[in-house]
Amino acid sequence: MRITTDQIQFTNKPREVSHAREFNFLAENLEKKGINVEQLIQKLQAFQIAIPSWALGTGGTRFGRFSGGGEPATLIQKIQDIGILHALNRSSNSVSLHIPWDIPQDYDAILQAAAEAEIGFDAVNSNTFQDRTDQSLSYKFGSLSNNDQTIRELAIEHNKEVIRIGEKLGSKALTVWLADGSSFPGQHSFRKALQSTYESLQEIYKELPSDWKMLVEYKPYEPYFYSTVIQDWGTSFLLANKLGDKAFTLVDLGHHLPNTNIEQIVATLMTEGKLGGFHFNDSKYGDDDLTVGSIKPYQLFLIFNELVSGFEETANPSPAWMIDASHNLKDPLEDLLQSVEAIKLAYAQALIVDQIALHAAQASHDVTFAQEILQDAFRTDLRPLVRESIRQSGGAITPIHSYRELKVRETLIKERGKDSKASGL
Ligand code: RM4
Ligand code: MN
Ligand code: MN
Repeated sequence: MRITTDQIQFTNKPREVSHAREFNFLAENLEKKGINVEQLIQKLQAFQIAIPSWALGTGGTRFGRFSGGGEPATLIQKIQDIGILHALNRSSNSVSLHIPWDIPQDYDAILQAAAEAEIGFDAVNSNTFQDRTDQSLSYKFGSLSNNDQTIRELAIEHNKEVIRIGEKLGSKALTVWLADGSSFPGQHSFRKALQSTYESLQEIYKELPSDWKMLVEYKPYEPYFYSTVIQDWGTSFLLANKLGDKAFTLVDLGHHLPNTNIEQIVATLMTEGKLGGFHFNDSKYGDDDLTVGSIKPYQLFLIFNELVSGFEETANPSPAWMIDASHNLKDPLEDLLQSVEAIKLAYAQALIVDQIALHAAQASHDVTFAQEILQDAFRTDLRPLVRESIRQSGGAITPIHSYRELKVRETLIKERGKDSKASGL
């Protein structure tokens, strides 16, 4: 299924008048504050968030999985699903592949499907947290950190293969999320595991094309429950620094212990020019994979506030943006539309923070006003602005309503059946 411009216009029609009224009112208020609305819209339009190939099917937990039907059974269908999202919100123009869940078979066909959907290829993700069916040696006790050199070599070779796949598609980054860790005290030599990981990453790093980045993700726990080799931003940063200029830290919002000050981590990494990528999701407890902005929208805004001021004031290169979630209750496409909207809203709110006034408040230790300035931006309803930026890009004024009115899921179920299954989580 593909969504046409006519269909988008058709669903926009009944909303145009009230949208224009809301947007004009907001734009007038923002301009009064000295904010250039045209520029805001351009920034919002340019902000594109990659969709991972594993987020398009129904997610599950180890207790069960309840498919909603019409899942994309092939990589091409996954790309087509992202094309649907992109047609609706004009904000997700790339896919992030996970290997081996989505090994391309016919490159020409995949590139063609991507071109038709106006989709490019973002970072490629390796996976050494699962054994492949044909794999003789196991990652059960670790991959890049394993004591056994032959297992480390297997994992290194896999990462190199992922780079080669990405090269054929036009990707420019490899994301390494290393699950390796231990579940019981005494199981690991922490020092040895870290050193082996560094050496393995060095081998992979050598293979990176000159215009590529390596994004090193961190996570405190799960699938192992006592220690994780790359447990936090500090460990990732240390490795990225030692590896070289092409290596960066990747922040996944779900990979922090409760109450961690993620915005401060963002600021620190940007100061050092080492924030390379971002995985968006939300969580209440851990790596819960919930819809972005569904639990802690203020935190998301504070993170974007650091990102926006970091773009202005640091030399940190533009990070790779991706949603990293799996959805076990909602329609994955609806969930992704909501996530993208939440990200764009937080970004827009951060863009209207009066940075000059905030600096002045900070300089004069005016704690009250510093809070006032941030919350003034956060509490401004910028939905009409985000909608207008999407509308001007040719998308739907309210993507989720258009999605339902166009009966996308029903059509996908008709096309693919109730039981089609997506590879992935
Ligand atoms: C991990 C991590 C990785 C993602 C997998 C599916 O928790 O966030 O980025 O590749 O999940
Ligand atoms: Mn992630
Ligand atoms: Mn995760």
